[in-house]
Amino acid sequence: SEIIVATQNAGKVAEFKAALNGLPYKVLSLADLGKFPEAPEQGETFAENACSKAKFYARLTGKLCLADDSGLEVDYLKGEPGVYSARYAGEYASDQDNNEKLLEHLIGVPPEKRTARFRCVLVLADAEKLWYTADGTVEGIILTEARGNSGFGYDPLLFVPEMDRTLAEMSPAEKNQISHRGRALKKLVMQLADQEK
Ligand code: ITT
Repeated sequence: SEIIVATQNAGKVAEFKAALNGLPYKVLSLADLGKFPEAPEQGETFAENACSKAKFYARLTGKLCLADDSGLEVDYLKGEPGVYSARYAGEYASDQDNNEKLLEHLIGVPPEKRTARFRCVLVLADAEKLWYTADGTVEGIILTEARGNSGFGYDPLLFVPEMDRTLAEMSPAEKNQISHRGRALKKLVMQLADQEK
């Protein structure tokens, strides 16, 4: 069957296409179908936003849509930027602007207080109903400067102890093994496989 990766974030699209490669789904992105407006994101939780994005794009495309709402939760900042991760430094902020703002907020904060995690909630829905949802996290420490060039967003700032590297120092396959998105996707694909038994 066909799944539309319903996100406007090119970094997410690349990860979904790589991770779903080899599975029995035809995977397309919104960009493959045409030009679509941004989905409204007014929820206070990742789950609310992922649901509203999935429904929004399922209605517009008439197809089965996979939406992702994700972000970085920094303990010292009481969970911020959280659902505001994409627009932390402003409406049209670049990844670099967001990273700079985060580092500024953590100036002088020692390593043991720089704990953080990425969280991802996935929702698979068509225009009629919500089929599946799954979540995932990856724990780490916010460094004092960026390290690595792969991935996107806050990847160069999150050092992952279990891999002894930042997410931006991992290959796409390595990141997918341990990332919030990779873990959520694994759970979602298991539910899909169960249904097909
Ligand atoms: P869509 O809503 O179209 O999917 P978006 O980028 O606006 O795109 P979100 O609202 O879910 O998506 O914002 C997620 C932000 O959290 C993203 O822009 C990054 O700044 C950050 N983020 C999420 N996953 C990440 C990852 O794997 N690596 C680095 N940063 C990530």
